[in-house]
Amino acid sequence: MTKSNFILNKVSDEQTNFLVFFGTFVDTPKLGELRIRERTSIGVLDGIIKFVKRDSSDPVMDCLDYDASLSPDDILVVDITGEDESCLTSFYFPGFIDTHNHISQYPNVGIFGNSTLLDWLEKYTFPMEAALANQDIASEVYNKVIGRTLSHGTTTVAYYNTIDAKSAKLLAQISSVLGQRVLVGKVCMDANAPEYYIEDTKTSYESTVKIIKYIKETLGNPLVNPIVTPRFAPSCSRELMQKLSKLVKDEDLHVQTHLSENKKEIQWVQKLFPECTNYTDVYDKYGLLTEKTVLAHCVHLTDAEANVVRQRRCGISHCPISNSSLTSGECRVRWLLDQGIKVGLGTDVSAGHSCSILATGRQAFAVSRHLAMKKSDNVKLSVSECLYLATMGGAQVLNMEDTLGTFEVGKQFDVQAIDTCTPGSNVDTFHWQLQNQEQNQDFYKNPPLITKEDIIAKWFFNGDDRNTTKVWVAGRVVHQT
Ligand code: XAN
Repeated sequence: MTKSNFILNKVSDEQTNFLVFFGTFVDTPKLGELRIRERTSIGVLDGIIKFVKRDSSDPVMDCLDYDASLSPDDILVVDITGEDESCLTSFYFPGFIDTHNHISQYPNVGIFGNSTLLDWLEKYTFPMEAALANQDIASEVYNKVIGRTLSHGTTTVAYYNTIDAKSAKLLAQISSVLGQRVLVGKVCMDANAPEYYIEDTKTSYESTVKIIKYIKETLGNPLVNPIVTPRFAPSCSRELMQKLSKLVKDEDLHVQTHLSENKKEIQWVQKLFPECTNYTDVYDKYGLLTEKTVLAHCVHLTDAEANVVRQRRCGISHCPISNSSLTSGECRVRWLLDQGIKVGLGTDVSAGHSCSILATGRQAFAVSRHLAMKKSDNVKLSVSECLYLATMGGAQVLNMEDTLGTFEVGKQFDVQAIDTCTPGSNVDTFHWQLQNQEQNQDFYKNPPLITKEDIIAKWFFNGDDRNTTKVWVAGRVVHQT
């Protein structure tokens, strides 16, 4: 291949330039399918993928083939292959999607002792969220978390904020500046909460309306959108849920809440809502289950509840680090997927102690193995299935599968560049594992060779933010090392 026309690694924020990304593209278009396209060029204009050319020999020519009216000067090529002639050790991967993150709890990551959900909320969580009414503290935390999640390759996040509308506005502004694709949720809670951290129904509803209006009409950044956030059934009155439901329907909004995380929580919901047949029925009766609803946890769903979740086309955010840390239980992901229910991954910061979706995927893998030890091998999730949950699964949960999650023409270019050999990397591959067969036979008497899938697995199990060298959201660089 001639690279004479390439402007190597030159990236511009100017949206008028046609960007052509060259290298190996890895994604998971279907559950269980790992698609690896080497020597491929992908053309991006205004943040949207315009063409995908496999077996490319000249990315500039690919772009001119796509649009003959362009001049080579209009085209910027980004090539991540570097010295890697094998095209194995660096690749593009779709940006991760975190479907459940309590950004305002971040200062508490790692601090949960032996607590379980309900005492954890009282002891650690409500005091921390309340403290973020201080805008200086909130600003520091939001900047830190957005920077941290971007550095781990997370391009889209559904955030829970606090009950304070001012700090939700601040989150929308900061994420807009830092360039992450976000859903901003002002937490609603008008019942069963400490008196220092509760709102009345009117304030909860009106401040939700206000923040939605601000995000949609004043901020006007397509990457930043509101999400209606009734915290969970115990902290919401019937009246509040009904009002929020009307708002959701009138304005076609996303919703996020928690469902069936912990056994004591479930018993409490049954006591609080005797008119409902089960926990899921509370949200169904009060009109909060739509195809744009994200339900976090769903660890203890019954068959009847799963059926309602499926019928309403809600998505489930699987939060395995949180579920293990708070000893909530083991979500039966295979059981949900087999019923055609949409499942993505959530870090659930700070009940989850990591901002990394890669780490969350590893825990999903481990939890499925624990379930397999009690049930059967077919509940095990594979590496490619966990990566699917981290990308396409998340896109489905957020009802954004037409625009996010894979490399397809028409989708947004939300991408992370992975280098498994970056200095200081925790992913060790030996050069003789990468030799081609002929060289290998000559020089090393056949030490086992490594496949492309093996490299992805090594990254999945040992990778971290050191391997995420560059991140783009809608074609714009938002992080680089
Ligand atoms: N239920 C919850 N579960 C959780 O993991 N984190 C929370 O903040 C929360 N609130 C209700």
